[in-house]
Amino acid sequence: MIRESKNIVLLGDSAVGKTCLINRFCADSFGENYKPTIGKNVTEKEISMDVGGKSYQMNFMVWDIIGQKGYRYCQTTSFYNARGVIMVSDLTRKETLDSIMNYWIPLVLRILGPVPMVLLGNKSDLVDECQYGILEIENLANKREAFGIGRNVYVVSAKTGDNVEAAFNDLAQLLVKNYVPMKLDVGLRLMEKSEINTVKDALDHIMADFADQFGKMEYATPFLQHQLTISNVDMDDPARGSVELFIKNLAKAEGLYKEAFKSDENCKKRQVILRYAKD
Ligand code: G3D
Ligand code: MG
Repeated sequence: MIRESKNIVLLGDSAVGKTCLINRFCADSFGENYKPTIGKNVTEKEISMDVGGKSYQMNFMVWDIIGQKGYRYCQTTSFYNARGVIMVSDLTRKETLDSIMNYWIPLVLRILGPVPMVLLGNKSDLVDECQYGILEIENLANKREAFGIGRNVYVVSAKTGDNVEAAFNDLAQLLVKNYVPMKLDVGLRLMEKSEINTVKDALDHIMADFADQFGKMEYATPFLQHQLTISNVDMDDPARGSVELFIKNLAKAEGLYKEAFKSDENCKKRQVILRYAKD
């Protein structure tokens, strides 16, 4: 028996079903109390399998991250330990497949390089609403020669559980068969002025900066979530005033565990970041 432990991450646009797929795979349930994830959560699951006549016990650490596009820095801090990726699109929204190609794959390539990858079209139970099928996902998977090891595709349903286990097991097999060297030059590079165009960009940088100082994103998440809520920040379309309030609330909260001068300094720095936003 060979034991291995691997981090994997599910990526894809907001509401494609990442959290539901994790719940289905790890807990075999489909929850009604859906909460969008800000930051990330980790769930563990053990899988037993045979590969090449050897039996493996794989401990999967499944990471769930922020879904909104445009929070590139927060996403980056969330998945640079991942060894494999499950790319999720929503069969009822074609644009979620397009953004795998245009957004998620380039991001993964930049941060992780060509890691083992499985591509999913989720919500296959909504038969009448599907805008594309397995062929379109296959076309996408075959398009970029350079990306991802494996690139098998599945049409799945987190609701019925159809094909979910098969897809995760496929990634587990890929991870056992392929040794992927860790990309070492990944660090959080904050504060390229030119990269901050919108209030959303600024918010992204501010949250990533906070998480970076806090230690790890998984510990920072509940903290950030609370501060976003009490500051009335709409993640999809953050208003400047709400982000100003968020910066102040964050500094107040930080003041509880950081020296006062450090939280003042952070507050000023984040106000400067927000001022770079042009909208
Ligand atoms: P995310 O984590 O990618 O943001 P979620 O997405 O897992 O939170 O799911 C978003 C919505 O899609 C939820 O609906 C959820 O119930 C629904 N969903 C997820 N997977 C499936 C599926 O396989 N079939 C169907 N029919 N729906 C699914 P609500 O309405 O709660 O927003
Ligand atoms: Mg989610």
